[in-house]
Amino acid sequence: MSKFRYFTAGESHGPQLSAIIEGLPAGMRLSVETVNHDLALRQMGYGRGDRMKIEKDTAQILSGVRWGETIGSPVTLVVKNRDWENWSEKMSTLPEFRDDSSAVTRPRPGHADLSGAMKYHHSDVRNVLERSSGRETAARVAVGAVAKALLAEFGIKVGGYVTELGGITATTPDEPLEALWLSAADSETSCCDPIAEIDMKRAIDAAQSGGDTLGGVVEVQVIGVPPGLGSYVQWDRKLDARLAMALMSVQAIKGVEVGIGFEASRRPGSRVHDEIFYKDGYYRSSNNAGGIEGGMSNGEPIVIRAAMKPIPTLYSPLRSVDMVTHEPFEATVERSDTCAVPAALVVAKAVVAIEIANAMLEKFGGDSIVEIRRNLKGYREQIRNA
Ligand code: EPS
Repeated sequence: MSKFRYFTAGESHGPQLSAIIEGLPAGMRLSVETVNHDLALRQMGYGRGDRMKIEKDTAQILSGVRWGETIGSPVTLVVKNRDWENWSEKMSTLPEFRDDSSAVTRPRPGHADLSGAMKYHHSDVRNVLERSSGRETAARVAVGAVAKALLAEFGIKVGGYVTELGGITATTPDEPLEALWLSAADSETSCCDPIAEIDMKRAIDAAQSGGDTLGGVVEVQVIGVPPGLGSYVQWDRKLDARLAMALMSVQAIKGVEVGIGFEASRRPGSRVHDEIFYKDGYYRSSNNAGGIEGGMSNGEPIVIRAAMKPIPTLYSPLRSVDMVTHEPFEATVERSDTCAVPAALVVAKAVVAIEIANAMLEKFGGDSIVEIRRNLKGYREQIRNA
């Protein structure tokens, strides 16, 4: 069972998103500003649509924290939906507001609409799209901010950047990761290559005027991770497998690579595996494995990429079939984003942080930060002499 457990709840146009996190140690510093910082980042980025002009995501911490520190009990986070005031009847919990004439019966290709309606026997696709919406990722970013605060207690940092957008590939400068994170933070496409960024923004503009949408690839790195998180002994304890699942669970993510990923399949072994050296501890001169070997962290930075498909809500029509008449139609215009790849980076960092926090708690246990710190220190001394 996971140590860092959480659930999210809430519809895109309901009153709020909620998350409950269980398993946090006591004595961890946590402020709402930390959470709000990440929530604001998720709303930015070139290519976002009009909904982001309505929302200004901020969290409330409603349990599990006292005087700025966790107390070991479940943490409840809430993010209100400002748009709720425009939807309070359509999304009411009360039966008297039922209005079947407003039912959405035209499923969008690429969205959860059709399969979800069939699965849950819904005649109104709104019952599906409200929860499958990318809006849910705001709750996960809030949870991820808490996971990052836990990791920060142990000097573990999570960052990343966009490596590809709409088929335009960025060239990553040869600089330390933290410097790259800073330059990505300055970019509207979260990319470290200002030349590629110009093309990316042009591509987003062109997609927007053509009623189209764009996807891309985000890369997340984690530094300061001790070796030995995850395990080779059982399939569901492998760190890379868990990270892949976490990333694949994010709306619109279609592929995940660890380290050089698919490229490793094209090279001979001599150009893939990272040779081992020793000087005051083990180290590698390359990191093709992305910091994970045998399902365990090896002490090098964890590097993982996720591919996002273009958002399926298009202004230009894609063919679909009405679920009442079974007649073909061309999708009606819906409000949407042209590109949410920079937002997906923020979400990817959040879900990666959650998995690393979970693996840290599994390995170093502890009901308090003090206890975990002591366990980690003892382990670091133990492996120094290995
Ligand atoms: C989304 C459609 C748009 C996005 C939304 C995800 O919302 P709306 O239907 O209200 O215009 O803005 O993303 C968010 C609200 C968010 O916070 O990321 C969808 O269909 O998935």
